[in-house]
Amino acid sequence: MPVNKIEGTFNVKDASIGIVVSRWNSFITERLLEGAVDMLKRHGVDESRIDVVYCPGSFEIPLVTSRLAEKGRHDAIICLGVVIRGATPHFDFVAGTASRGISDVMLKYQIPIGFGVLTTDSIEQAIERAGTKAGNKGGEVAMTVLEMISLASQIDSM
Ligand code: INI
Repeated sequence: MPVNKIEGTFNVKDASIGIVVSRWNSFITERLLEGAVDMLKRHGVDESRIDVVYCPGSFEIPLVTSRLAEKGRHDAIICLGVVIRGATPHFDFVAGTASRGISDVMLKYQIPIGFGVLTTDSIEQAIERAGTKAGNKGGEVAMTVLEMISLASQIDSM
């Protein structure tokens, strides 16, 4: 029996995207940011429609994302940060607050939010995911939000 298949595309050229990026471990978060912006531009998103907001650490990402989402200016927000287990005894608090807070904001404001906060055991693992042997998580997350913008708009018009 034929079904109605609803699936996101990556054809959302007019999208307006906010990016919240943590300065903690900035030599890695800057690579994630490059990966995200590069991917958005390669899918036709105009640079003038990308806003990049810097915050101190991953712990602060949920508040900054929430205040940005409240503005209603963006179709989606990408959150970028790096939390390294070995670097802090409060890894679980920082990583847990970031992931829970970001998903809370996504559900409250009903817009796609990409979770690009790396949580790794070592700095080497983080580097691997920021444009070296395991790809660039920033770029992957950018693809995810583009697909989600398209999917959300298709669901809205059902
Ligand atoms: N913030 C991070 O984004 N990554 C970390 O690895 C990290 N460590 O190691 O502590 C970190 N801490 C700062 C935290 O996000 C807050 O900025 C700080 O606690 C002030 O609220």
